Parts: sequence; C-alpha cells; structure tokens
Amino acid sequence: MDNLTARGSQIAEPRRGAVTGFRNPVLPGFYPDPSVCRVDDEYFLVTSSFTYFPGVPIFRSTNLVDWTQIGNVLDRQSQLDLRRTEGGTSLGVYAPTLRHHNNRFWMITTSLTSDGLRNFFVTSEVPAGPWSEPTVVDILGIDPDIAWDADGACWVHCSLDAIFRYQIDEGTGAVLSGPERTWSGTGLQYPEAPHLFERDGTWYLLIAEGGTERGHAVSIARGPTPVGPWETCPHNPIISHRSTDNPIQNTGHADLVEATDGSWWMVLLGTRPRGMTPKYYVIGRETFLVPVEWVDGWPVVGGLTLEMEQAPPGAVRAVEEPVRDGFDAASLHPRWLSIRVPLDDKVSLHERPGWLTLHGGPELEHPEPVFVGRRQQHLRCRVRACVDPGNATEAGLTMWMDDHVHYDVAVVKGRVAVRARIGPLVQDVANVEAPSHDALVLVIHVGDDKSGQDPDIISLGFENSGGTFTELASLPGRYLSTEVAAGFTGRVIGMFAVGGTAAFDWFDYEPMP
Ligand code: 6LW
Repeated sequence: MDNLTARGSQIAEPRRGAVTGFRNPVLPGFYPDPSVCRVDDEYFLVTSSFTYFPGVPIFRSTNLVDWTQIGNVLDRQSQLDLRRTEGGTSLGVYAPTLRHHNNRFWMITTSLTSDGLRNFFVTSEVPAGPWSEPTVVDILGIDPDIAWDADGACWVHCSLDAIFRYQIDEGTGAVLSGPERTWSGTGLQYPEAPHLFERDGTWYLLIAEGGTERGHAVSIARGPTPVGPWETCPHNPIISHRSTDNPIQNTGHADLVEATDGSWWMVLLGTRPRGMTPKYYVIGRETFLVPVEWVDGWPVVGGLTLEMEQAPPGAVRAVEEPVRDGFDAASLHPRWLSIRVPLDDKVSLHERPGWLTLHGGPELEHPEPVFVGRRQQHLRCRVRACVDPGNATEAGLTMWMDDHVHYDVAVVKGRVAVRARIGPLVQDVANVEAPSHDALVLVIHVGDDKSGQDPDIISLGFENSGGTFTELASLPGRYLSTEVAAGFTGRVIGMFAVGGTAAFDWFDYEPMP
C-alpha cells in the first residue's frame, strides 16, 4: 500500500539565481488564502485546498520568496473526510490559519461537506508532521483564526455575515465565550479572513472584505485589547486592486509577518486575469508577497507588482526549472493530489518499480476518479507523460478544473482521443490510431492566445517515436477558467485511468517562457 504523501526525502530546494528583487506570485497556481508564521529564522505557510486530498499544503522558506513544500497538514482520512463533497466545486477545506505557540504549530480551518460545516484545529511540534487528530471547535462560520494573549487566553475569530469572536479552551476546543460580533470592516460585502495579532502592545484585527472577486480588499482596525474597542484605519482598505489596470487582481485575504530583520511583509491572494473582457483567470487564486511599513501605528502596504524591487532578507530570485517525476522514490512527492479521497489502494509505486500504477475505476466521471494530479503553476507550460495504457479502457492526461469542466487526452482502445467536457456538453474532438501499442508520450501544452480573446490556448496531442509533437486539438482556455467554471480552485493536471490498470513511467512539468 502506498501513501500519496511523503515527508522529507525527495524535496529539493529551488536553485537560486543571482538577481536581487523577486518575482510575484511567490506561490504560483491554485494556492489561495495564505497564512504565514515565523519561527526563529524560518517561515512556514499554508493555503486552502478545497476538495483535493491531502489537504492544506505546508511550505517552508528562509526568505519569504522561495518556498519548498514540506508536506500536507491533513494527510489522512481520519483528519479529513471529503467523501461527501461530490458535486460541490467549492466544498472541502476553506482558509486555514497557521500559528506557532507554546512550542507547537497550530493550524485551524473549516471543512465544508454536504453533512455541514466543521471547524477544527490540529497541532504538531514538527511542521512537516505528522499532525494530530482534529480537535473540533463548535462554532459557525469560515476562515477561523487562532491567537493568544499574554494571559494565555485563546481567541478564535471567524466569518459569518460579520466577524465573530470566541474564547476557547485550547485543550479541548470547548467554547468558553462568544459568539460576540466584533469589528467587521468598512461595510463592504463578505467580511472574512480575520487575523488577530499584537504589535508593540497594540492589538490589530486584519480582515478581507468586498468578496474574493475583483472587488477584494484588505482592511484593518486597532485597539488596546484583543476585544477592542476598535479604531478603524483611516486609509482602509490597506490594499485593493479593484478598478485598476494592475495585472494582479482580486487582491485580498492577507496575513502579516515580521521578518528576521524587523521588516514586515504581507502574504495575500491575487489572480492574473487575461483575455477579452471580463477577462479570465485560469490557474486559481495565487499567493503574492508585498512589503509593509508601519506609519503612525498603521500598516502601509507597498506597491504590489509582478516584478518586485525590494526583497526580504536573504531573498534571491529562484530559477524556474522543469520538474520530472520519474516515480522512482518510495512515496509520492507531497505536491501530488487526488480528488476527495486518498487513493492508497488504487495507486502504487511498488507494483511496477519506477512506474506509477493506477487501478482505474469504472469511469472518469465517477465521484472518486482515479486521478493523480498537480497544479498548473505557470501561465505557459508543457506537460508530457509517458503512459502504458495496460488493460485500462482509457488512460491519459486531463487538464482539470473540476468534475464538470476538463479537457482530456487519452489512449482509448488502441487509439488516441481528445475529449472536452464543458458542463453538460461532452465532445470527442479528435480520435486517431495510436502510433504504437507500446507506451506513448501524451502532451498538454498551454500557450498564449495570439488574438488576445482567450486567456490561453490548450493544445493536446502525443509525441511520435522521433519526439515530434502531433497536435490533435487546440482548445480555448476560457472554459477552464474560474469565470466560467466558478468556484475557489484552479487548474490541476492529472494522470488518470479508467476501467483497468495503467502505468505512468514519468511526468514532466516544464514552465515555458
Ligand atoms: C475563503 C475566504 C475567501 O474562505 O474565499 O478570498 C473563501 N477569500 O476568506 C474561499 O477561499
């Protein structure tokens, strides 16, 4: 039995370039709702994961710019049961908060299934895990935050139609007081993403408001105690890119951290919409980094751009490199995801050493497809995977937005087919004889739309034995965007098998210039 998650062994640090400054986003691809904390000279960051398993990826950095995934906080079904999230593109794990307190890391989040909403925290002394079993906190709302005052009181804030405050017992999760309605922003819709923290004896309540779309914004208030009274920042929102032509949009859902040199930084979500109005963002809400200065006791956020000049201490620009997974290690890298459920008994790295074997279920549209995928992290990229279809009726690659919206290229009964699913419309757009009956290299290429109408163009096909690309279809990217598919996630590129056993020798992901 294999485990879809791994700790440690195969996790390489990114190679460093010599240029100062840094490039945003610092975590490209579907990594929304970042929460960050520092322990001595290391930073740790988590993001939302919705209906993908394992949940809540956790990253480590020594400079806030180069992040290495060290695991997933929720990596077993006893911590996270997403079986009852079928049909919901935006169910599952909502925004987490990560903190370090009393020599332990604490991660609190919400999981939403058709059985309802559950807030809980897990803890670990070691950020790579294993993390504890969940302690449930019986409160209503999303985006829980956890903070402690000097007396050790444990404060939890969360978002419903306003921001609500509770005091809890950190040992049992029991609610000791609350809900109390607290400061909820400047009156924009959806006050959410609360984070309570203290700086120089003053308490701050940071929130997002305006909704996670183009109107998204971050606002803050301060007070003498964790319960206020609250004074609203005179220059709220402290960041919003609404109604601007900045290529980074939807800026909001932020967290703050003090760097090792005393400088302050904000991590926040943003998107990169492209194409014809109203524009489309396709790889989800991503994590950006921006400097913060304190002026008269208020945070002033610097200019957020794709190319940043000012960098945190120790930052050097990482070189973007292709990543090959040869499936030679004992367990999968933590970047790999399945949909809703762990695939321990359907996926193996041992059955055929050096290959990833997938035991495919009856059909791809099955609520628990046998799918192992990773995020599309670059606006232009090329994915190649070598598949031996074995006795599977279908085995291939899919560019996946959700169960209802995806483009697939697969070996289907000795032929190579491209299929597009856009909501209820399912169309075979190409079907040709496979060039051989042996293993075949399937390709998905994402490039610019020269006409500027679409955010991008997705080409699907295969490689001949000489390595030349045969394109079978070239499809508009807009259908695999958040504006069309809806929801909180972004594109994930998956290997899948249907109706039998297939194996993958390697999977290459190449960022393209
Ligand atoms: C999240 C909320 C938000 O819980 O969107 O953009 C929701 N921010 O804070 C889903 O990520």
